[in-house]
Amino acid sequence: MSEGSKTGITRRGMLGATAGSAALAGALGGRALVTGGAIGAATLAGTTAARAAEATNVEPGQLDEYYGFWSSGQTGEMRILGIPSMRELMRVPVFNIDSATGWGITNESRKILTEGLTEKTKKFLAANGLEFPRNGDLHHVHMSFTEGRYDGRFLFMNDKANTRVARVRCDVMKTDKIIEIPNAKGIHGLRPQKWPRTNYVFANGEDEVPMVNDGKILDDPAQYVNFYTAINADDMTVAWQVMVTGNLDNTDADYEGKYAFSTSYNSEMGMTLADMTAADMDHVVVYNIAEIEKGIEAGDFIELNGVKVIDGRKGSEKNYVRYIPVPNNPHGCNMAPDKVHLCIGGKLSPTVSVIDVTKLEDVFYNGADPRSVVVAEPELGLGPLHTCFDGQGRAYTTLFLDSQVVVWDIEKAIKAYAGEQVDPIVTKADVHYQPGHNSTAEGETLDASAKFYITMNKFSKDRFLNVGPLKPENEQVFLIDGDKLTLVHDGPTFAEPHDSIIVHASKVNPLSVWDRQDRMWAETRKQAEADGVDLDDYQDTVIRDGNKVRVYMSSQAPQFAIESFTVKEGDEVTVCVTNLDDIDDLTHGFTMGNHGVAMEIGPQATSSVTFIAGQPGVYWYYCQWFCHALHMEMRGRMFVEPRNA
Ligand code: K7E
Ligand code: CUA
Ligand code: CA
Repeated sequence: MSEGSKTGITRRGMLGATAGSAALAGALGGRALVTGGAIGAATLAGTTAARAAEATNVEPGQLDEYYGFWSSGQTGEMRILGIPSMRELMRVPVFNIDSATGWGITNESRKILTEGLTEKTKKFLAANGLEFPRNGDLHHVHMSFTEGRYDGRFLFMNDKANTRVARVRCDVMKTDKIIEIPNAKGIHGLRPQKWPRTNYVFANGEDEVPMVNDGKILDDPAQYVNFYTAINADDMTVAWQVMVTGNLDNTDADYEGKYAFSTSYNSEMGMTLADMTAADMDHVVVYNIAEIEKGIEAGDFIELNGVKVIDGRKGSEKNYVRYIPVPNNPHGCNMAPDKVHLCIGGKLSPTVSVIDVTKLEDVFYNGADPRSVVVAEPELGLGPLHTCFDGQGRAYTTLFLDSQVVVWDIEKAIKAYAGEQVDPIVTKADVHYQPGHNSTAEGETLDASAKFYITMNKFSKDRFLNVGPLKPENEQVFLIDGDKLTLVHDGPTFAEPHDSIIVHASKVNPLSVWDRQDRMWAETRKQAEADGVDLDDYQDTVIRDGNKVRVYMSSQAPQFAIESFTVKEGDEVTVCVTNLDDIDDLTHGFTMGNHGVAMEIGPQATSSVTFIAGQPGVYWYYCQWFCHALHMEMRGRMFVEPRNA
């Protein structure tokens, strides 16, 4: 038996009796030591580990209580996990190209990836031989809200690399809209409006750009601005933008539908690291949503690349925005479920600034000092980044430099700020290593709970078998048990889990079989109709249209309805496959050999792919999703005739 084998007992774990017992308790499924009558410290440690294991254990075949929706950073996809088991359930391609599902390859996904790009971008991508960007940098996934709670309709997410925002439908867990945000550069922070529902999705442009960014102004930072964007969540169009001073990092919204907030680590408008960290204070920008809407209504905007832009820069902010000074280079921006307190991670400062949003009214309308809304600024440790909540008045802040999480009491922090002798810190726990975001179950909603604490760590270092110079990240699950955090799970993960949300399973109800009329393939359906093909009363047929050939075929395990078809070299071939099986989990695929195309076709789905037929010869196509005992036999041939034969 090798070290660190299946039982989970490692040599390191066996070095001390206490640690050994704890490891053993975990290995035995958690219950042995509770009834086993062991004595002393070992029993206590064993009991804790046993209880922790029980609280987070999901037996094989059992379902998790929560969904976890995960970002993947530079991988560009969204991931779905089961919580608390941390089992990865699905990967949903969004900004990336995906070999398994054909995302970025099928006509349906190419349409979604291209239709929301600006004309300018389409042009310069074309000059690079591209139809859409090949990469994405997806940091923040958030679900739509109704009255402060997740409503299971949509998930929204950003692409920092190419300034895009995407939406995933929760009924089928597929991306259905991707838009490029004009004017702004580098969409980073993203949050849906919480109240009364997600009418807007708010998105921060992280990078400052010249106004106007058309090459006439380059290195003149005085003329750089930044853009905050409100997107209409229902139709994924840009509603308005606010031009602000200072860059924008993270964002959140309140529980009253009045305000949204952004952190700015570069109020200096510096272009170099030295410049960006020069000031003592940066700021939080507060957006007054009703005032901005009124301003737009009254015509107090400029139109920039088709977007209505309100001027909220320092000196011309009117009642649209306010700038709240906070210590230099803040990062996280998290609204507590008490509906009152907004927590700003200090990053360079060891503090979290707590803003009382009920005091903002006075800053907007009665000339109150912007700093008067800061009601606490507890010193928590080094490198505070993000904060999440448990719905019981406690906040959990990641300390990047200390490699810890600090649990603290918001009310006590307020009392301490007012001069009382109280320590707001409840406890600290080590994490491995350097945490960024963190999550509690539904912690960014009114249903925040104190069950699990998940920390998304940027480094795993020695926690897993060495896989070469590129190491996985590490996500850890802690059990929240009163004042204590107990580590119960290490989970390696590929690049890069910036952020996650934990949603109770009762709020997410995806389909198992597609609706034949789904809008995902509406265009394909139109083309079929034009070709006289009724996709509901399936006709397997090959349509010739000059140099274009359209092959309509159904599939039913273990067969494609068309076992061969003939085209000419250089023809533009479109293969449209409808999966007639209507059984759970019976997905077919279509891969055309040596043509670089593949797609997934779920039960009752239609999907199509277009390619240019290659050199004359015989090409096999096959189903690449295992579907039947005769799955290997699920194949057919494309005959390519010489062009001039
Ligand atoms: Cu990684 Cu949310 Cu992009 Cu903080 S952000 S760590
Ligand atoms: Cu159909 Cu494999
Ligand atoms: Ca700064």
